Amino acid sequence: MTEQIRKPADYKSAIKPIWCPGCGDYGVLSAITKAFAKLRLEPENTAVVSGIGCAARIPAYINAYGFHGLHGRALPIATGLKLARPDLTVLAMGGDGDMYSIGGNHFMHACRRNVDITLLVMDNRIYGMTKGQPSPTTEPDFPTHLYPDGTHLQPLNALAIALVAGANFVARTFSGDPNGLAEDIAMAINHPGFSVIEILSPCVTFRPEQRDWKHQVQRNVLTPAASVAEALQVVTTGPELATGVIWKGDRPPYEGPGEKAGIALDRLLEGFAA
Ligand SMILES: Cc1ncc(C[n+]2csc(CCOP(=O)(O)OP(=O)(O)O)c2C)c(N)n1
Ligand code: SF4
Ligand SMILES: [Mg+2]
Repeated sequence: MTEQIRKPADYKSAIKPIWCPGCGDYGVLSAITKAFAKLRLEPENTAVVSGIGCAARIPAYINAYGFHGLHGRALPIATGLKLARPDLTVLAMGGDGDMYSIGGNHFMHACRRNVDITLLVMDNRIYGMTKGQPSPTTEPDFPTHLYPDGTHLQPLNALAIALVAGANFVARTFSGDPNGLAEDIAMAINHPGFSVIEILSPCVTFRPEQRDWKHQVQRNVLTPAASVAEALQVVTTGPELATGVIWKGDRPPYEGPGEKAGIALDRLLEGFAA
């Protein structure tokens, strides 16, 4: 049987995105389709899982299996899917609120578990879908209708958490560079274990000043660090709008509890039935 060669457009579904014109998430969708074409992924062997939010709409627009789940719950769903069907390429995706706020607990433990999944976080430092509430990555002095004077809260450094919790691949990228982003997504999918890509993806409606990211982002200036400690230094003290691959680890991916756990579960169920 000859292999079907697909173009990026073949990975777009028939559903037209309803994001605001100029939203950064269009660039992310384009990059995902380019990465899938580069890796020659088969839609029937690929699954994209999300929670809720503007960013989390993205599985509907991709020609692959898609699961639009509950707010904050993309990672446990993706984890279960990958453990049950290790033959699939599994990606989880969503926004900064979805992954770092309500889904923050799952984010931390997904890094620790290191199941072979690629996570794409479209970080616009705001809750876009619910009309502009501050998220864990919102700057302390950014005024919103709920906090006209800013929250005065320290933003969450999610990439630092990813590194110390054990993520095996960590990168920061920019939606305005779909070709560079596609390269990073392909690299992350190919890297064993849990990969985290934080994508600076402007919300042009509730954070119009983020349009300037196209001038401010320092593209592809980061290179993989030699140690987690060095990578931590980069994400805690380096420029926050610098992009590139920050960390490539070699932890073996977690592939499930093995047959003994299945036997233990059978015994447990027998115990309940007795
Ligand atoms: C359990 C639950 N709590 C709250 C909401 C409301 N809600 C929907 S999306 C969202 C935040 C989305 O922000 P983010 O994940 O950053 O995505 P964006 O819209 O910015 O892309 C919230 C709070 C919900 N749908 N479900
Ligand atoms: S509200 Fe913001 S994040 Fe949502 S679609 Fe519009 S620009 Fe994109
Ligand atoms: Mg957001």
